Amino acid sequence: MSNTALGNHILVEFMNCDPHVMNDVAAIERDMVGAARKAEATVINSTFHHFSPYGVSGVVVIQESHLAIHTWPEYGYAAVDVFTCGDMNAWIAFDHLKECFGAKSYSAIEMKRGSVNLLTRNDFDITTAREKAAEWRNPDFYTRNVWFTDKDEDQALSLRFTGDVFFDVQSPFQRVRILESTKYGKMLALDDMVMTTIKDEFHYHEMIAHPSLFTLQNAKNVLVIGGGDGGTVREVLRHSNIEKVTMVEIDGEVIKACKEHLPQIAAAFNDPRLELIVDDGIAFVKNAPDAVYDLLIVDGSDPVGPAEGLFSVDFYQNCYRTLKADGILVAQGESPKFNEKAFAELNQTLQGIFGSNNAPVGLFFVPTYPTGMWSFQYGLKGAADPRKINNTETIKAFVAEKGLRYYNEDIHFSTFALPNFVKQLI
Ligand code: SPD
Repeated sequence: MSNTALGNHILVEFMNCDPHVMNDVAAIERDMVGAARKAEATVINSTFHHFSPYGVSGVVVIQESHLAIHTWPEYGYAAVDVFTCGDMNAWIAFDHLKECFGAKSYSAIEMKRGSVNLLTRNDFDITTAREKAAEWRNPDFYTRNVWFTDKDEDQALSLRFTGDVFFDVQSPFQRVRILESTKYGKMLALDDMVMTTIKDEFHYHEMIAHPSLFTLQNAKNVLVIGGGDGGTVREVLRHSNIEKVTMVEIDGEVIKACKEHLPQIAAAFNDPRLELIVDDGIAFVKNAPDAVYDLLIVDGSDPVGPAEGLFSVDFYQNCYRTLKADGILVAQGESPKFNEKAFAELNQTLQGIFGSNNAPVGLFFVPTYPTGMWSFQYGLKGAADPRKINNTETIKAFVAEKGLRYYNEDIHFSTFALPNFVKQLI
């Protein structure tokens, strides 16, 4: 660098970048710190902030000065500046970021900062400066303010998270991430949707399994489609009458992520009664024999991406066929508040196949899903009906023995009590 200036500053416009990257605070922090390291800078600290509804700002402080960024995802744009002193080559950082952000166009200007010809060096006394610094205390405590938002065009649920990302893989089907939320602990996100969190997963997993298993009372053969985090099979396998569970999950990366980072949920993958198949669940059901399963559980994600086919008529006709005469289907039924259309259409499909009185809906609450109100939808092939059970003493004993935290004999019935607006939807 020229010895006539104190620093070198490059101001960069990155344009036509990937908008998802421009809104991903953790990825941007990783890339900015990575750019500094690649340019052989010494990283001192970094702080990054995600704005609502979108946009990221952040700074990486380096021994040689700083790198800073402000993004506008809606324009695929990032304003970056890299300020360096000494021998550091800022253009190495520039090349790295261009690559990471997928910038299709860019421009940059370079300026020398602090022309020594215009400055006068004073006799700055370092000893007095240190004494003064010791007297000063930062009155504020700054924390990261990073939010994960699960949303459609009009509504959203946001969870604050620490910014730590434990797993981030783009599988052939979806982006699989394990993040750390501050309130609910580690969570699994598929694309930009919350699937489950350590602290509220039991709401969903207890309710997907136990109402139907206590209705059937002696189920032996269960098929689970999806459910890659393992929570559903963990609950099913709590029942000692179960002889075999076949679980078919399309995305091996989900299983891998959860085994590594959510072991409390992925707790039953080693149970000898479980056969785990990584394959397309829709094709599996299509090719399954007639009348073999007591219970078929569809633990899919929302009807976008790989789970779209889990909401089709064709799929549920095959589910019906492969259930035994008294068999029960339980499907992740979406929210009557967040996604009324998918909720109502699924119920129409199930009523069409199982009969209008044989497609009850069970509501339950998941704090980390948008609106909090969620459903499981049932298809009753024969007479076994979860609204008409009389084995509540058995449920009570099981709940106490297993330490269940959501499901109990009262919830068993109350889940089927629907508000009027929900009745009107179905
Ligand atoms: N919007 C969330 C829909 C729920 C999808 N399934 C969650 C998987 C938990 N095993």
